[in-house]
Amino acid sequence: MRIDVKNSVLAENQKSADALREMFAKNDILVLNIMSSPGAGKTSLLVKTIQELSKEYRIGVIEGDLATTLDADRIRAVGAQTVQLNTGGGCHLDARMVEKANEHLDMDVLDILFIENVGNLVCPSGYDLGQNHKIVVLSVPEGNDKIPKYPHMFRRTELVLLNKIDLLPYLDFNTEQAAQDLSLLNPSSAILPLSAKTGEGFDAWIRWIKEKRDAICRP
Ligand SMILES: Nc1nc2c(ncn2[C@@H]2O[C@H](COP(=O)(O)OP(=O)(O)OP(=O)(O)O)[C@@H](O)[C@H]2O)c(=O)[nH]1
Ligand SMILES: [Mg+2]
Repeated sequence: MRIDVKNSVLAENQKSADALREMFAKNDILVLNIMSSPGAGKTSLLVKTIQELSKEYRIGVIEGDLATTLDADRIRAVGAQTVQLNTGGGCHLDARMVEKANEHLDMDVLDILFIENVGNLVCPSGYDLGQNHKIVVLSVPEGNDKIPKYPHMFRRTELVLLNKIDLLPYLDFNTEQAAQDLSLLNPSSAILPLSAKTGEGFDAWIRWIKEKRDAICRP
């Protein structure tokens, strides 16, 4: 007898993710699942994004990491509701973990929920967390070949944030090639260059979030 463990795990996850999506929709919360390799700049981007948005929106963050509360501490310091999930050895978040984290967030007072997934370009791609949109952060020092080398991740995203563009003059990242590779793999995904360090490109990113939030709140 052969038991297909992967499919049954994913089916269970999907049930929880569907329930989460329904609950988020009822509460008019925009949910963004942010994925990347370790160190691409997810937390740095979130810190700056929260600073830009927090006058207008009530923001919550679920932080996923193998260990420590370091990222949640950084987010809390800029005033957002935060829950740190430690997966132990787990290389991705799943919908059940998000359900657990939600018990510690006040959904009645949230407009936007960011979920920072565990840093890697493989495991997180297959797990629906009930989000409205999946976003991948790719950073300049990683090199543009990551798009064709990790196709599952980039095929499923709706937006690629190309972070650390302040480093472009010092590294040989080929932006045109990255855009071409992404359009071949996933023609509906956009690529948005920015820098969490200098703030360059943030206007377009903030506009993107506001448009998505308006879209879910339309009567
Ligand atoms: N030069 C430059 N450095 C950046 C930028 N964004 C982040 N960094 C640096 O990159 C390093 C990693 O940033 P984090 O925000 O911790 O990255 P992360 O993706 O959250 O990392 P994990 O949670 O460990 O996966 C830190 O030293 C940041 O200061 C940027 O736009 N430009
Ligand atoms: Mg982080």
